[in-house]
Amino acid sequence: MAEHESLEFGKADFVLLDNVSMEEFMANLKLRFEKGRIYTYIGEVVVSVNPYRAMNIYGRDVIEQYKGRELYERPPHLFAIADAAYKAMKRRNKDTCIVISGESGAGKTEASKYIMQYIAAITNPNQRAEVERVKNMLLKSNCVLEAFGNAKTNRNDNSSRFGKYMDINFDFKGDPIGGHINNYLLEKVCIAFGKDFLLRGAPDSLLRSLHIQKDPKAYNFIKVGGQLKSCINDGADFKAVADAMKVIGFTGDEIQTVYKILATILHLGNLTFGVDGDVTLIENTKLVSVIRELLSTKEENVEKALLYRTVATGRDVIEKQHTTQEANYGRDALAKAMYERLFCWIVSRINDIIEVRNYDAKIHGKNTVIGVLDIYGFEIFQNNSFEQFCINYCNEKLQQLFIQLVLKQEQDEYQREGIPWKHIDYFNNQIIVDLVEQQHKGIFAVLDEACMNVGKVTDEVFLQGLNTKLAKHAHYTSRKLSPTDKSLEFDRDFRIRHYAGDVVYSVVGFIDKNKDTLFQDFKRLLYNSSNSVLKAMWPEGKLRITEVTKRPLTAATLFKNSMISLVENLASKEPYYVRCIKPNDVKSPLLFEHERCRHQVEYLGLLENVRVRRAGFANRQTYPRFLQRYKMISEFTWPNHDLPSDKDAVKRLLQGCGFDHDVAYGKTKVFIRTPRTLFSLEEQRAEMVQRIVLFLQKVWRGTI
Ligand code: AOV
Ligand code: MG
Repeated sequence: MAEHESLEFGKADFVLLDNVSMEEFMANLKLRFEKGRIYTYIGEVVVSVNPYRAMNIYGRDVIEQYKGRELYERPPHLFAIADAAYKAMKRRNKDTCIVISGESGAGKTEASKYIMQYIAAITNPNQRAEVERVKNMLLKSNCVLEAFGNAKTNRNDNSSRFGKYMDINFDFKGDPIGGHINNYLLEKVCIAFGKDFLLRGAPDSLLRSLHIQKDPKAYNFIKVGGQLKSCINDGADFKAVADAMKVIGFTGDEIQTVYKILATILHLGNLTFGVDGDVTLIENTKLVSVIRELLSTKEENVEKALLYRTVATGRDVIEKQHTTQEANYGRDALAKAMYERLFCWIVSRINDIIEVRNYDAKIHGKNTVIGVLDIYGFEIFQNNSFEQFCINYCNEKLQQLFIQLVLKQEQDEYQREGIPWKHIDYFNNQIIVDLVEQQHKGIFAVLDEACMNVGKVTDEVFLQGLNTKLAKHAHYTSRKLSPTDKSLEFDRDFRIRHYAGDVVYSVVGFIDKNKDTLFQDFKRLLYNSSNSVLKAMWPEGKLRITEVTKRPLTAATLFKNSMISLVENLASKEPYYVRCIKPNDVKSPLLFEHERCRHQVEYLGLLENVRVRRAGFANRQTYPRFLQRYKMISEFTWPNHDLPSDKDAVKRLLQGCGFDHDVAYGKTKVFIRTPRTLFSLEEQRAEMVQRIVLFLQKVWRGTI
């Protein structure tokens, strides 16, 4: 509790509110936002409101103020949470993680960057070269990933279209020695079709070699993406990204290949198909030569892959010509797949480079991590598809984790320990998580089942499946089930009542996106490139048509599995939370839209968080551990106690210090209500330790 902060800025910790009501919570949040205090605590959780303006609170001087301090000693800040996670990791040898959540545009990615900067700034006081190198790469990798994985949406000009979880590994000195990035489902459509940063910043000579014109209007994919006015990927960015790739350690060949792939995607978008009799053909054959050159393949192979697919029927292998519709589909699928593969390849290259090297860390054995999770936020667009469905499911999972760790476990522990406790109710979104991921009857299962159908595989079949299996589910509705419902406009719509609000999804494209198939012919084409970097991205192109038999896992199953293992991973670490709030929908630094914010406070469960926290205890320790740390401050326990149990000894100690009123005694642990008590105990301990040391020194010197 940062009590030293003036009340003119409101309460620095919501736990200190006079009454825990929505009105008071909102009044405090608003007051602080208006006074430029964008961070407020709920115990150890940081609530952040996006200021939508540059704040002068992230400089070196501010970093210094937070370094090594306790949470409640300074005004609330991301740096304090980063420091707490770092201290827990260093002092207690614990893996920790910082989970940043909130809806699209609430400030998660910015927060994750400040946290990384803080960690980089406070570590490596001895300026070890290898550590500096690793830190630099961790920071630079952000720039590259954002360039390729972010895009402008209606909700956020720099919206993360992929989820990112980054582990930073530390050695025994507490310095970063490596890292690892996990990336989650990239929304391909939005980006592959909207990347114009090549056009905007690349030098003319490079553009010429890629056969690219500067005019974005010349490219269908950019026009379709509607990103012509994109403000993030401008000229400066191109240079920054190019430099960052170099610094990280991408080779010249690799960087060139990246450009070639981006250029190929743009050219692919301009390819058109026509018919002559019953023959499908490419109308602008010149482009085929350009693509061939960029991909380092044979011209006739490019043409063939675009117009035919090889199919195995029994032992025979035949070549089947595409209709123009199929050719169009294949072309778009190729562009998207190339982009996604490029992105994953970039992540894996970064991982190769930042992986913990075989030195110090391994010699000394100790290697702990801090994980930082920055994922795409909950989003509702005009038209919501498979991607929004996955993104919103991901947010449900994270909310569930928060409930488990912050609201549920805490209360369960009080009950287990026999501490008098009045249960605090909260909305448990497990029911929605189940609706999506449950075996056999969850939405993903129904989708996979529809995709397996041998006969008719259409989005409508999928929707029928949902209606049959989920008709009675309180969080699912379709137009068929509720024909008069105005929000469900079309027969292809279904609606999920998410924890953060209702979202209407259109089933159009679900089947296709879930199967996520790319004709084998394209994979072989890319694998057979004489550009070794490109070839290495497409290892499965090695298989001959008769060897490809196994059905690959669907996009939904892959995503579900990756979410389940993400949550398991986070739950195995000590979590710290940043809960981001978006104050308005117009990116204004001045506007605090009351209803918008209230809604977020509600669905994030922040009020319940305050209630649990307030009625609860800031700290808990088992009796033996408590004694081990503080026994020197009481004559009854130093050097050893003769009371019947450790519990009695702790009671005696705390009574002696006058803290008895601020604690509760559980079956195996002592619970301390306010951080101030802990702080005083720490002070007294430090004082005693010093006295003991002085005493021992005198003994050694023989002066006693
Ligand atoms: P998000 O990560 O939560 O959305 P961002 O972190 O990209 O949101 O924030 C959106 C925009 O808000 C940024 O581009 C900044 O302009 C502004 N902003 C956020 N935090 C701050 C801050 N601390 N100081 C100044 N400006 C800020 V998404 O990625 O869409 O879910 O998928
Ligand atoms: Mg983001």
